[in-house]
Amino acid sequence: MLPALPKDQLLAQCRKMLLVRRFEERLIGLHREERFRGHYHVYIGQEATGVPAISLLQPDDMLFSTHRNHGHILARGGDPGRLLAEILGRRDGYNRGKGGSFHTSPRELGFLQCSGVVGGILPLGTGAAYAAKSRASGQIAVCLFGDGALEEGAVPEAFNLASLWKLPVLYLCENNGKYGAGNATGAAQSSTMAVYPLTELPQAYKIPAIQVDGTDAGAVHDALRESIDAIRSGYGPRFIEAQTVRWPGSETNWPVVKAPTAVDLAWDVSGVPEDVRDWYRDSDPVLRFMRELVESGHTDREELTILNRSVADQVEAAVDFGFDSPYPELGEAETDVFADARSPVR
Ligand SMILES: Cc1ncc(C[n+]2csc(CCOP(=O)(O)OP(=O)(O)O)c2C)c(N)n1
Ligand SMILES: [Mg+2]
Repeated sequence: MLPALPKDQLLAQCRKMLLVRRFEERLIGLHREERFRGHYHVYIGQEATGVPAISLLQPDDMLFSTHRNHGHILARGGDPGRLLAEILGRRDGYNRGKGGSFHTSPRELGFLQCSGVVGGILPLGTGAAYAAKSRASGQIAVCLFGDGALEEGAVPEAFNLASLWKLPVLYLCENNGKYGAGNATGAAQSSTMAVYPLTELPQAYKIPAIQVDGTDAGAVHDALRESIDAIRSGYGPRFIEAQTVRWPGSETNWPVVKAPTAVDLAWDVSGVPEDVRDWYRDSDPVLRFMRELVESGHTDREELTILNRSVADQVEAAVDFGFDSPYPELGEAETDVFADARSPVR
């Protein structure tokens, strides 16, 4: 179902989902062409979680994300050119090229930390919520993380303090499903957790926790709105598990685009390789969103095709911007490495 929003806001969400999708597909292509080196992860398949969720936040809320942060940054209104420049290690990147893909942390968008250290952002986000509560600032902290984060020891500690102190923090767990050998329980999660369903872990700490279909933008929107309202009203932390089906292109360590996203795919997947066709037909959140927009009469395929083309142009401009940006000067290796306790937080 679609979020109950006016057409212009729905189309804006569609544009953002397409931007995430096209940015990531282009990034995979650039890596395959060996135009940049280094590891990276993509957000493909989780767009209908991040885009509606982040659209409900206030400008001064504080966000924390993981190794899969590109989609969150673009959903928050991030500039794809600056994001790409950061991934390429260039000077115009959000962190002057020092963060790279895993650690791009655009402070101006409210991202205090994106980190490849699995689970590491939960204590940080909980601490930020403690600061917000102490200052009565009205901000909330939002931790966006994968199911694997729950394996980390610091996470139950964070839950305990957040619950005891009724901290304004939202834990949004993006469970992108099982894969590989690391799935000891046989449950629908990639993490090796003795706990199943995952919501039982926060619930043990008296944190209200629910599951939602992460490919259903309307369900995500409703769950988030209710949780965010409760957090802002002072009821303490909430936990949401958004369930998606892992994009087949992400099954290995190096992503592969099996079928480039196109508007027509929303209605006809016959051109998709047979072994991955099910995912595009049943589990692709962007194709689902486009189908729902048309079926509900908010738009038609032609308008979506124009939108998709415009997003493709935006991504090409971002690619040019990223590669045109220079590498930082050698001397910059020593700047912005340690925080200066005397200077205000930037
Ligand atoms: C503390 C720590 N342990 C292990 C790793 C290696 N590692 C990188 S991604 C990953 C899986 C994380 O799973 P999940 O949190 O569910 O995220 P997903 O990649 O499925 O989105 C692991 C174990 C790491 N980066 N940090
Ligand atoms: Mg996962």
